[in-house]
Amino acid sequence: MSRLIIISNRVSAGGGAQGGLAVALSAALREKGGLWFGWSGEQTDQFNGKINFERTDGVVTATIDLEQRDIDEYYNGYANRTLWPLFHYRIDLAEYERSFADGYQRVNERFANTIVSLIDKDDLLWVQDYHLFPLGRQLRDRGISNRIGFFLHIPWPPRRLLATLPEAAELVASLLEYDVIGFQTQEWLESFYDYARDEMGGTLDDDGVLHVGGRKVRLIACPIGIDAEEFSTLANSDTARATFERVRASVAGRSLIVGVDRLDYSKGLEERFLGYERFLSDHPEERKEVTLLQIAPPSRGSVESYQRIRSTLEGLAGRINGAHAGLDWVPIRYVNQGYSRDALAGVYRASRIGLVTPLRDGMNLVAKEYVAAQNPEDPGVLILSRFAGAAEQMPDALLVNPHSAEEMSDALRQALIMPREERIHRWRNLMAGVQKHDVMWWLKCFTSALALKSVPTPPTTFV
Ligand code: GDG
Repeated sequence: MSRLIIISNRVSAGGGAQGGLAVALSAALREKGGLWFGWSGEQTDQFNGKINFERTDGVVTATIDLEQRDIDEYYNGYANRTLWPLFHYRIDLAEYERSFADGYQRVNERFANTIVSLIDKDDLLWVQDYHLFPLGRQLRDRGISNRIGFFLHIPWPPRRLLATLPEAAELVASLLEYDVIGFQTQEWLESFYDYARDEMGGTLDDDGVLHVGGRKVRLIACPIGIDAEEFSTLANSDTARATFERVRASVAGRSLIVGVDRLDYSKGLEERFLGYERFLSDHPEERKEVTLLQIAPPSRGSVESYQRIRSTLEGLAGRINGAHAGLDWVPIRYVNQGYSRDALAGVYRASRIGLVTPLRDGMNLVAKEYVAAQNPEDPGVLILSRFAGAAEQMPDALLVNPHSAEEMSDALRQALIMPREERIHRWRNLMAGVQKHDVMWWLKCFTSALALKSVPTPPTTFV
């Protein structure tokens, strides 16, 4: 059996605390052998290619340290200030700097130079996410002819947006060196194909293989899932129960609406607060009957656009609370810290509404976790943005346009008055999808294509 080598920006073997993705990748590595390679998260004065090997819960990880300049240009720069905003349709926030592009290539070369010595002839290589687009080409340049796959966790932008990136053509050309490219949804796959067809003359055959410039690349849509069973179990754990009781007691009979997101402008938090404010003014009778709990642990704090969204949200939450709060009620509880996964499961279960309204999201796992944590006898309602990848698979959620405060207000009202039978009916359909297309399904979907085996059928709701 071939070994599997996973390459990602950071490694998180073992998994427990990090969630489904790390658990699933660790399980695959335990089964197939191989290793997980990435940046250690540590800084060194002078890059020297030294590999730190570790074994965690039966999984071998191999990491390298990077220089401060690498971290600034590759990670904070090209990954987080150029590609992330562009791929989430925010060219207004995207920064195009040659030093970022150069640093990105340099770090990908550092990765390639280091990994080459670890690869055996039959290994399958699986590269994760937008930090490492050029890695496949750089490995080919170093004589690696193994099967190499790439999975993109975030959206693929429309052709005309991508064209604003000075290195767009080069970036896409380098992706064609992979044997398989996986996307979260059919929509992102089609966006990629649009570019390959219109800018490069590519064609797609009936097996989903892209033919362009003498290269053949299999394109697949494999939506990532969660470990549904693990999450339902978490929701029944002691910590989850205690959190459930504590949260419920604190809202004193009111309906709780929950949002859980990394503090990121793609998650639509500002629009969410405005939609909720609109709901409070559209439905004065509901004031004091609901509370929005928004958990938003800060991320990427050294990037300016993240500092700005943080202060915008602080101002907005303060303004809404100032305008509407009373002696014994505040409309928004805005919490800038993270909680353990079992506590989070308890919070989801205590919430009548899961409000998941990103402006763009590759998939969005919070939507699936919220569903998996519900009480089957009395489940809550998921309100989900049409622009999250997850919406393709979750038609039984209340789907909304997060740019419309009115639509969000209407959906909140509809969710609050929804009869129990309808909640149960919608939840059962959602839960069946979350269980069927779980993270192990995703793993199989991608690794089968990589190993040239038949690929499991994608979700039936795919268009
Ligand atoms: C990228 C793509 C895609 C959040 N707060 C806490 C906490 N979390 C956990 C959630 C969830 C995860 O973080 C967030 O996952 P998402 O999928 O919602 O979003 P991104 O971080 O942007 O992930 C996304 C994903 O990759 C996978 O492919 O779905 O579209 O953007 O698991 O529960 N976990 C804990 N405490 C918190 O306070 N423990």
